[in-house]
Amino acid sequence: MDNNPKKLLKVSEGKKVAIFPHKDPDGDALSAGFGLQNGIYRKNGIESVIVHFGVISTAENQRLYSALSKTHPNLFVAYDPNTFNPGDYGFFIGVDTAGNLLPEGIKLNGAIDHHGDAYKEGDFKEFEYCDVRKPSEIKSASSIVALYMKKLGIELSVDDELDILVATALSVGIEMDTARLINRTSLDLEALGFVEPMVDQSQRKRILKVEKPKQVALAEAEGVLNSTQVGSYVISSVLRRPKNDRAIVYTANSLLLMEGASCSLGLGILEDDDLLGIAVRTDDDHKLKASDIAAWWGGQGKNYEAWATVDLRFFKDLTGKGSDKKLEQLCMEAVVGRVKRETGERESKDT
Ligand SMILES: [Mn+2]
Repeated sequence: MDNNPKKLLKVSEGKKVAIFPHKDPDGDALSAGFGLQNGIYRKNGIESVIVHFGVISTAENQRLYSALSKTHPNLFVAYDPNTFNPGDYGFFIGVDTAGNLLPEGIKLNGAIDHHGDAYKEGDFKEFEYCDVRKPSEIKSASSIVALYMKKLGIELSVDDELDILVATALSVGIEMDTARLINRTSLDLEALGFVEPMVDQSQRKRILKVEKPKQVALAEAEGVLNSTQVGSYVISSVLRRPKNDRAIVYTANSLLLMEGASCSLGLGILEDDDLLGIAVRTDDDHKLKASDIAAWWGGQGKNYEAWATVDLRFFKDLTGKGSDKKLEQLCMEAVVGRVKRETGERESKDT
């Protein structure tokens, strides 16, 4: 495995580079791509373009993207299979791509990633450069790029608008992928320490700003209060929630912080949909990936965060209309029962 930015420069030299963040890029993928482009390639006279594809979702990812692309739209290309010509580029590098989240037909020459578990043996056989770490070592691709800059002795200048944007983006990417540093390693901290002095703090705050309505905070607090623990699993429900208000997700995040928890499950009935939403979170100590747990209910996701939905029409027939409390109780029983069955653990009553 390569961890050698000098080698990366050598294999990219004299070529136009296409940088591919993963499909539907998140903040870490965009920031790592932007850092590689402007903190490393630009500083060494190598031309590169960030080729993004899919949807940029969530308000904070969109705020980040607009901060990065607003003043320099030419640094980005939205991938379109009809107009993208691979022949225009001499080197293709994936950042944060978790193995296969690329447009069809794109073959990479290099990869920088922290999703080591997502790859199969032989995936990198033909790579000219490959730095793919295990998530236990480092939690963000932005951290890897920041540490490359440190290793190369690259200095950022307060007089250079792009330099400040690089530092700001990398700090945002690191914060996002480490759940605001809750889930970080010493390398993530070292990376953050390197960029921190150059970060535009007010812009960083603007991008990461979380607006949590009082009703959502209340639901989350109640979810934590009413949680049930089964071994290292902490489970709770926030009753019925409007679509996309994120109370289920916030609750899962908070539950994971509880003593003895290495996996959390936040449940909630999605308004208008007759669906149960299940947010799964795990930390490094957990034996299973969050995506494996979500798969119990047909869901999917990443190592540390995943999501599943369950059709509630069957339960609805049992409880009749307008009795959410009873429905919630059945959902909790079903999920807690499944966890017990899968783990052979018993519920502890004192939570
Ligand atoms: Mn990432």
